[in-house]
Amino acid sequence: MASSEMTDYMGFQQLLTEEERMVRAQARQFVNAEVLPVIEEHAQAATFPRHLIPRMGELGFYGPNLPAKYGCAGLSGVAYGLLMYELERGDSGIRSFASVQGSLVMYPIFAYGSEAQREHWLPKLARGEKIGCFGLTEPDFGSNPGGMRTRAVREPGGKWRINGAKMWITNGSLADVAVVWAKTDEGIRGFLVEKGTPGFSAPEMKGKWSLRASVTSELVLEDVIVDEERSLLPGVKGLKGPLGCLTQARYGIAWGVLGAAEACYQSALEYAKERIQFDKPIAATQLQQEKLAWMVTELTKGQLLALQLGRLKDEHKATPAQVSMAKMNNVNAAREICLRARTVHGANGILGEYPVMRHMANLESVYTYEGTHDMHLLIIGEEVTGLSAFRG
Ligand code: TGC
Ligand code: FAD
Repeated sequence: MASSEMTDYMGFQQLLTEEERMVRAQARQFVNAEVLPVIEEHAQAATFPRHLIPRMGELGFYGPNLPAKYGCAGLSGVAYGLLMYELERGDSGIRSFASVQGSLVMYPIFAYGSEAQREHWLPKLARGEKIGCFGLTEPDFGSNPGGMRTRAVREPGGKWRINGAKMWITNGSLADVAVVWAKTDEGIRGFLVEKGTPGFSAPEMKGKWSLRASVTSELVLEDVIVDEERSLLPGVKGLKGPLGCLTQARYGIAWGVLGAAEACYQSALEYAKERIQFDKPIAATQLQQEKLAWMVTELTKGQLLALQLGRLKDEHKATPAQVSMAKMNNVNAAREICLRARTVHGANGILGEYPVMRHMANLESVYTYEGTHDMHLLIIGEEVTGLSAFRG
């Protein structure tokens, strides 16, 4: 049963502005009316609900924290986070679609693109008329993207030639434009590679048990020739380019996963109150209460952590390691909440009639992408000790 009420144990909503509350309420209404009725069917069929793409554009869900000048809503970072929370309450695949479009495609075009690239792409991406993807990970370079093998070399006449392969790319096969990161003689650079460019293809990866309602693809680049002015992102060189985008997306994930956690907690609470065993509701047993109390506590801590991070972000004070802490903590908490919620549902917990197994499986991807749980611990570890435990 979709709840119209957010789980709010500590007066979290009192800490929001009127605008932030409105954004959250609108997104919640959208998820209840348009995502929840179709998501289970799409997850079972391993398809993305494509009809929602323009609808989410209409509602301003792509890049909502970018300026109005480019067709975006110019909202606060906190409002953006709340939007991710509500979308992921529907499904991590829906939030992933919006995160990639906003934080990993629109953001780099906004932050590193030329004015012509911004004007060409941002309004269309904001409306959902065009779809984007972000290609950083390669078959042999996941946690260590700095080792990438994809290579771009200058060609005469203001052109570049790109060769390489990317893997695990969300929205890859749907995308009209791929932000592709490649090594060049001048360091890592970002390129906008358009669908249909000769030598470029994006076959879909099949067989996932997680994020089934999301398209994941390879990107294959074989002697792809692109025009410098149209394709090269002029504003950044080096790994800090893609990592800067990841900081934006990880921030959204730190909020988003709480939506999945809330869906599982609410379902478990309702189920435990209704399910009678040994002549009493299972909610009246100490063991199930321990689970529910733990879940609501972790959810509440996650909300407060995300909100403080959002306030710092809106003051331009949030550091990448603080974003890592919130991504790591909140994904881990959400994953544990969904796992416990599944057990509260007994056998019913493995059925699609309840959202718990779908969210639980989705969070295995979220735990791994945008920096694994381990990598975020190591990033925080490096910051607090001054010593790197992951570099060779
Ligand atoms: P390192 O030497 O530490 O840094 C290189 C340069 O980057 C800067 N930097 C950052 N800038 C902005 N934000 C961050 N988070 C940054 N982290 C580092 C750094 O200051 C430096 O700048 P400069 O000016 O000195 O050159 O680089 P490293 O190679 O040692 O790597 C560090 C490490 C391990 C933290 C990084 O490689 C990492 O985060 N690895 C994890 C990889 C990852 O997260 N991949 C995600 C792929 S995209 C994805 O998963 C999308 S899922 C989409 C969905 O469906 O939602
Ligand atoms: P590896 O880096 O091989 O790690 C394997 C294990 O080793 C992990 O447990 C890791 O924590 C651990 N490990 C690695 N290095 C160390 C170390 N130094 N010390 C200790 N432990 C270590 N990428 C994109 O570019 N764009 C996308 O849109 C995108 N979407 C994705 C969608 C899905 C559904 C998934 C699953 C992934 C997606 N990814 C995407 C890729 C994702 O970012 C990578 O999978 C992730 O960064 C981890 O890389 P890897 O899978 O190669 O694991």
